[in-house]
Amino acid sequence: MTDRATYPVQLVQPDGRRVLDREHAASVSDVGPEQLRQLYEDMVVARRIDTEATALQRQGQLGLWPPLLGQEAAQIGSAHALRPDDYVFCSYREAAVAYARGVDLATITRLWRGASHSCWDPADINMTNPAIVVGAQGLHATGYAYAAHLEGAEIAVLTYFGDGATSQGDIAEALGFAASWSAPVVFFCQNNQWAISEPVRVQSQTPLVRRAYGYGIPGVQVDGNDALGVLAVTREAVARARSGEGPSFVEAITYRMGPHTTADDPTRYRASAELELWQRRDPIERMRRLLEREDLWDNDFERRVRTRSDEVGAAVRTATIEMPDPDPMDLFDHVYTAPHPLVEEERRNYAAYLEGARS
Ligand SMILES: Cc1ncc(C[n+]2csc(CCOP(=O)(O)OP(=O)(O)O)c2C)c(N)n1
Ligand SMILES: [Mg+2]
Repeated sequence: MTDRATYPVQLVQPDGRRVLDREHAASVSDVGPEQLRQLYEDMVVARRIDTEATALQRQGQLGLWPPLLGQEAAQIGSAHALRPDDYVFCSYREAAVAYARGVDLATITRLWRGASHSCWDPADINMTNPAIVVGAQGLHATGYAYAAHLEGAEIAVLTYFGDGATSQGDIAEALGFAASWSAPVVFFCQNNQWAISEPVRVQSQTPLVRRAYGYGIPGVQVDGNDALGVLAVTREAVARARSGEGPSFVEAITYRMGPHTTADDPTRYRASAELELWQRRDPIERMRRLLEREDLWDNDFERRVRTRSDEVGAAVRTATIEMPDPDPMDLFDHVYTAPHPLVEEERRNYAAYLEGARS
């Protein structure tokens, strides 16, 4: 990888035409019609999960939801570069990645409904649960990757984080440690232009990828709304990790089309013209145009995608609504692996409170 900070890699333009880029196109030369269709299908299904979950929150079925609208190509393109034995350390916004890794759909909204401390079992899909502490997962990924490196496991570890997270000490420390110890970790930054109401221009005076160069970590900027381009550069970074060449950094330039979470109102701090600009770069539309141009679009395929997306949407909705309420006392379980005096005290106090409330 080279210093491409001023020229993000792009393999497909917004109008669906391919870009001539011999270096990176070579990394996806095996991606044929069925895989292109699969990328499209997964992005549509991811958007459906997101739309359902957002609606469920509006209907009072979820406490909160962090929409990924607009970031489907960054998430699905990168997830397609990974194998099941690789490991993902995510932030809170990567429901599309969880879907691509085969998550049990009944668990995807569990945390956000307040029905459990977490969503899925990480061991099922080699992917951690939503991390609310911004940037913390970068350190966890680096530690896991370093251990894998010591054990000689030929795997890649990929951590997702946002533009805002690059201002956190945790990400800075993770970059430093990963570089010094050659940890096989891919730092995948989804630069969606905003950290809640803070625009990226306030986070950094240089392109974010340049922060990696300061640590001696190679990095690349990619058009994050081009699933094929994202797949190519992530495959390159993952290959480096697997072959013991150490960490890499990918800055995927994308846009958060929705609110930060369902508790946020982005119209308070950003102009509608900006949203409209990015709507014209919609990642799903771009892939659809590519499929149409290359004669890979037909009614059967359209029906297949609609059926799958309806099934997944219904599964998420039904599982959420029918999710059993937890016993309030479960709140104190699994906080620490061993009993902890403070937790035990809180458990007793809460039990007494509930007893009082019932009588
Ligand atoms: C350590 C820490 N500081 C602050 C917050 C509050 N917070 C939650 S998300 C967020 C912005 C993160 O922005 P970015 O990293 O760009 O990710 P995005 O939400 O855009 O995906 C902040 C400040 C937090 N959760 N954790
Ligand atoms: Mg952001």
